[in-house]
Amino acid sequence: MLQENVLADQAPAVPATDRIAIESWNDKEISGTVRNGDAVRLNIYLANRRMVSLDASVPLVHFDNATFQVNTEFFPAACLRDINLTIEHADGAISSFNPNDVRHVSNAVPHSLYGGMWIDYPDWEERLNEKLRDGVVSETVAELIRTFVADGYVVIPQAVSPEVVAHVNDRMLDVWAGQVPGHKIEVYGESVQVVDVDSKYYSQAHKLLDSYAFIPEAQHAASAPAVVEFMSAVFEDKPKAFQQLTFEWGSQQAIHKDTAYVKIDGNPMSMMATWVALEDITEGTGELEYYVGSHRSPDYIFGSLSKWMEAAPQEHEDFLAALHADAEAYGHRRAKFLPKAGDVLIWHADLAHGGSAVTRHGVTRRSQVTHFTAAKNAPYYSRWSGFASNVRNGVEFVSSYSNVTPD
Ligand SMILES: O=C(O)CCC(=O)C(=O)O
Repeated sequence: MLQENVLADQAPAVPATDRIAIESWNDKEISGTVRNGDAVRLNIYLANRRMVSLDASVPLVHFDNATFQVNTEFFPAACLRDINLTIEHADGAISSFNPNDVRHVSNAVPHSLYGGMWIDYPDWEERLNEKLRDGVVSETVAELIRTFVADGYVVIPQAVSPEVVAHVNDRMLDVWAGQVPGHKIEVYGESVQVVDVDSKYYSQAHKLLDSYAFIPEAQHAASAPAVVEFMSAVFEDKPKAFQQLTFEWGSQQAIHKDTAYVKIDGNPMSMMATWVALEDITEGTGELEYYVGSHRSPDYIFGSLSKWMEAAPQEHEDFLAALHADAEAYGHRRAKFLPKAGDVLIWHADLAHGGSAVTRHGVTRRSQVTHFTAAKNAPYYSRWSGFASNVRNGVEFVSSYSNVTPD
């Protein structure tokens, strides 16, 4: 039987790996075998509440004295690290496990309570070596993945050709000249506004939105072969581009993690972003900055509930302050990106990053940020938005503002 909100009636016992072999423990299932086939009852506790207790099969659970399999897919995501599983044996002994006891299990829980990609699981290195052995990834991509796992970002120099960079810059002149109907821009006054592009906004802080929906050149810049190869390996799927921001100037955006604002349906951590330099970037122009390794600091949980800020927007300042406090606590170095035109930086969903202070006013910092998820996922806005997408160079491009132009 499933018993919700029943207080634990039994203190969890000590781990007993000699009697139980846990085979998988992840955000989908917990399974294992009981070596002597002498199990009489299985209990699942979530945050010290008993959720499941059984001595026979119940929905979501298989249990037969010698094997067990619990479907954890529908458990509250924020509790996945707080699961305790106990098995009562025929002789009265109790074996007890929590996720920390099963670190050795090949598919144990990821770093974040909210899921992750395979590179976020403790066994990422084994999985990477397997992919190398099977020829699924090249040594070049494997090296990029090692850097990405360690630092939370990776740079691919000269990934975008000078021709593509020049084409994008040319087309952005058309956008500013009002020759690209439908193209939107985000501007900042008393509040954030999304309006049609107008040259009167050129010299103020702004983000041009989803240029790829209107300009094929921006699709090319976001789908450079080396970038697509890397992202496909990390997503284990083709990439889907679902938001693009084009900057003329440094954004001076406070250091943040995209997972608070950029919403993916399903797995909020299945996300990466690229930052393409559309010119050589010089100091003092508001360079991109980040805390190296900050993608591994603990989740900030808004309203004790969600990774999305909308759950408790009043906590925004606390969230931003927590990112600096975490960097201090975990020794994450603050670094800046000073690329040449065509260099691409790819960041992890949970890398703390932002735009540094502009000290040389009036000097451009042309760049294009694109947010991606795996093709099998959808941005949250897909729930109500149904514009046509376009596939280019192995990337699906979708937008919440417009159909994406095929040509
Ligand atoms: O390029 C920048 O200044 C910051 C961009 C950024 O933080 C973002 O798009 O999430």
